[in-house]
Amino acid sequence: MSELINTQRDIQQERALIISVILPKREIDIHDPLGELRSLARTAGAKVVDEMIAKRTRVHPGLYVGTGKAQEIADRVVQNDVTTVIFDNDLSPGQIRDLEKVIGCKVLDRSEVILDIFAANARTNEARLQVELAQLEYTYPRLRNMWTHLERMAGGASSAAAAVGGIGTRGPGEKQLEIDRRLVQRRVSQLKERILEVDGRKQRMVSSRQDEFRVCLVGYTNAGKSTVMNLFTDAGVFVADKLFATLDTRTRRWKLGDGQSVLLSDTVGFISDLPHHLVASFRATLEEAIGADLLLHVADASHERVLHQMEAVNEVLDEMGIAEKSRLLLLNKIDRIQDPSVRVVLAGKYPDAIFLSAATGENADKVVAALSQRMSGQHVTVELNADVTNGRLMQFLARYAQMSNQAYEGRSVKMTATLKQRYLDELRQFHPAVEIL
Ligand SMILES: Nc1nc2c(ncn2[C@@H]2O[C@H](COP(=O)(O)OP(=O)(O)OP(=O)(O)O)[C@@H](O)[C@H]2O)c(=O)[nH]1
Ligand SMILES: [Mg+2]
Repeated sequence: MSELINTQRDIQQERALIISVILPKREIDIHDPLGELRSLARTAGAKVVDEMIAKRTRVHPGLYVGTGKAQEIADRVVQNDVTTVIFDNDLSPGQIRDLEKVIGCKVLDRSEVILDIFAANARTNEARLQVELAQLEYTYPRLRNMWTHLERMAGGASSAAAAVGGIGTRGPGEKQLEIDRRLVQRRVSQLKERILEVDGRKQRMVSSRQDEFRVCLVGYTNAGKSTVMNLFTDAGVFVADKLFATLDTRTRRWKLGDGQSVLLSDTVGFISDLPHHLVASFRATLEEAIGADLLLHVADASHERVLHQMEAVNEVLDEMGIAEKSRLLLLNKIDRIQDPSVRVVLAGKYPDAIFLSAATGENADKVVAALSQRMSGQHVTVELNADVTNGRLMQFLARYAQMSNQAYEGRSVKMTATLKQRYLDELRQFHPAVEIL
């Protein structure tokens, strides 16, 4: 069993102040610079009670924001009874420690909130192992800092002490923090070994499906990937208006009609500025994307930041070395687009994309048609006459082809079979008389 601890978040809902420090060259959402952090904080279980935006020309090495601003945050924390301050930026453990001293309550950065959500949402053993590893590697040094000085501060019943145990401390938690560093290191190597094992098993599973056409859903978190999965298969996966509702890969058969079918996989969503080591630790859950024949990129076309989100997805795919893979873009949630010009602009920019509503099913048929077309480019349908006693040929066809017609005549059988283009040469090697339809 993994050591994640999920505290009952609604018992003690934290009161958060969220803040974004805008530096020159940092790309932000001009309409709502705190929009994504607000969603992340809420998904993690916090109540956002105050928001701040600070502009700086450079980072203050000690406090990130500078002394005056840190004091202003401290005042607002008292005014609004805030228990946690969440920064949209990545802070160093030293900066967090110094900020907490000035502000007087728990300080978290964006990556820690993401990790916390991952910890709460991890359902399968594999996801839990990966989250625990990421937490130990990333959060542990920070938590240890926070812990020691919060302990010092907790002499009275300060709000900071009350906040201990909430967001950012879920996961290994107090228990883990008290134990010897060597034990943590041992746990890290144990986890890595177990992840390698699971990884190996997964890779074997993926490669055993080599003869199937595999389609993998990718996209920004909350774009609607799981809803698309449910629309086309009977997967019944969890769908929620939350970031990172899905943390595990699921694979189901998708029947396209005409006897054609593919395997469809749902994956964890992407987010911009995802901590790099987190991408690495979730690589295994993205194994399906690496092995897929086609990526279905689901984007939320009703989101103001859709272009930025699509760019973030491209960056992660690039990082994973699969940016060149065959792709179909689904511009989802069209039922929510109010301004018709949005559709016009997107259609102009992405002429090959399909506008879809996974919620209402509008244009689902277009997705199926586009997919069939893509598949036919990679598949070939052949007709052949064979001897039924030709065991080697029969075995090969059973493994790599989908049979649509079989007519027996004595010992001979006339068959129509569809198989991947790349298996055709092999088939011809032991049965030259193959006619392509
Ligand atoms: N209006 C509308 N809502 C949609 C559509 N597709 C999905 N949603 C909603 O968008 C939210 C997110 O959907 P999910 O399918 O969970 O999204 P996801 O991409 O799997 O998200 P994560 O797993 O969290 O990364 C849910 O509230 C869905 O009901 C759509 O076509 N129209
Ligand atoms: Mg999902």
